[in-house]
Amino acid sequence: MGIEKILIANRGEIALRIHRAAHEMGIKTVAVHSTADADAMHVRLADEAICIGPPSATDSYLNIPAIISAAEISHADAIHPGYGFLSENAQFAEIVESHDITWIGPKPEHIRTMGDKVEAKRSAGKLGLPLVPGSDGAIEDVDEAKAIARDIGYPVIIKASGGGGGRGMRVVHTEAALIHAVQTTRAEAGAAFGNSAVYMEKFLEKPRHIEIQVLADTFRNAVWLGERDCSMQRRHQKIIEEAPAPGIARRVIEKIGDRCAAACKKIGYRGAGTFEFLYENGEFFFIEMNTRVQVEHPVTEMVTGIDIVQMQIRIAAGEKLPFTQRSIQMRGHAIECRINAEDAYNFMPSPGRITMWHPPGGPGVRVDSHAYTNYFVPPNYDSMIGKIITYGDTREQALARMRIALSETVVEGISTNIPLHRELMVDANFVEGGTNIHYLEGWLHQHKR
Ligand code: MV4
Repeated sequence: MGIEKILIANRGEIALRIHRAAHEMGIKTVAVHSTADADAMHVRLADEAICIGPPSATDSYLNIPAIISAAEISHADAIHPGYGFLSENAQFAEIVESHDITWIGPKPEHIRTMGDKVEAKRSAGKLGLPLVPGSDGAIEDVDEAKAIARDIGYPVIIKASGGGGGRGMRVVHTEAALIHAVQTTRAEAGAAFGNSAVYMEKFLEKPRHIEIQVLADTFRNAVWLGERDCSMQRRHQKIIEEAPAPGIARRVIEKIGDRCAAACKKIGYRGAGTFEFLYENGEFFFIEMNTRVQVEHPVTEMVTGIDIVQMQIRIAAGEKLPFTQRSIQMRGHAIECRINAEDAYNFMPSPGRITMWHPPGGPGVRVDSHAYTNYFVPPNYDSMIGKIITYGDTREQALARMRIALSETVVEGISTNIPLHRELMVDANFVEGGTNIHYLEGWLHQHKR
């Protein structure tokens, strides 16, 4: 009984993160990798490693039969999917469970519901979460769309039910543009997601992206672990995250957090999850739920002292949550900078060999990275090569530690976005805190880059 060996169905820094959690718990790990990742750190550290295919993710990290075979060959008793790749694929979760392998993740039915954004919103509304005003479910015809838009007022945003994370959406400012927007979003959604359903929301002009981390066990216990502010993004790629969110009253956060935990209890949610909200003028509006561990989970770990990945494993193993909401204390402040192998200002990918890697250190500095000197960053996957997370008693201390950490970091041989991070860490508006989701694109424009 219990989990003794985990197959990690992922690569990069999150594969290392899962490996560390597992080893600390005395659990063995199996790495899977593409031929492009033969020399990767996750392969070196794992107890066993199995090549599952060629560089293309479709043929390796997304290759379900190859991953299931690897689990069977290695006698892994559980699979952790990390983020991205197969992590929110409900069918994969079902296949894993049908092979009597423990799925370290939410129930397939919840992954499926939350993957359909219309269903997710309907479900969130029924569970008492505040929604952005808009269509009640999918838009059926253009007359309905016009009527709803007149009712809520322009601008509106048309979103694909099969989208999410910024894929398949269109902002509409006038009724004249509405019909075309609905039709093209629908056509694109059908082609991209195999689901042409679209829905409408009031377009919030200057929101912040605030998300709530939750954990739930299989005994209907659920807690929320505070919030993260992920507003610093470009083209839906977050680059800086922090916890707590600057300048939002605790009682406002507590109200929404308690509702998220209550929602998890009501549906019998299992594992880790994130409720995404837009926050504007003191109000929260649910937009999506992510049913996976997220890139930015470390900032929550730093301010709560809770190891989210270990909790995922313990929940999957059938353990009860070892804490109650009352015993969870938020302390201090954490900031994460995502380090990408890309040009700092034109954002072109910069794969290639890292000829020198020197990570920062010292009190309150955490580096989650798979990089090393002489590591070749393959061009086949996303460009994130690691994350620097700093912690301090105050936001000012976390920021000061981040400035120092960024100044200590050496990455040679490829371009990275570290110069951008260095500038943002001294930007007056970021330092003040509370910038909205459009801030970075405006900043880049102003700085003519
Ligand atoms: C919105 C919004 C404003 N109003 N919904 C983007 C990611 C996905 N999770 C939802 N997103 C948004 N939904 C309403 N009702 C703004 C965003 C949004 C965004 C929109 C346009 C251009 C850039 C954006 C960046 C982040 C979020």
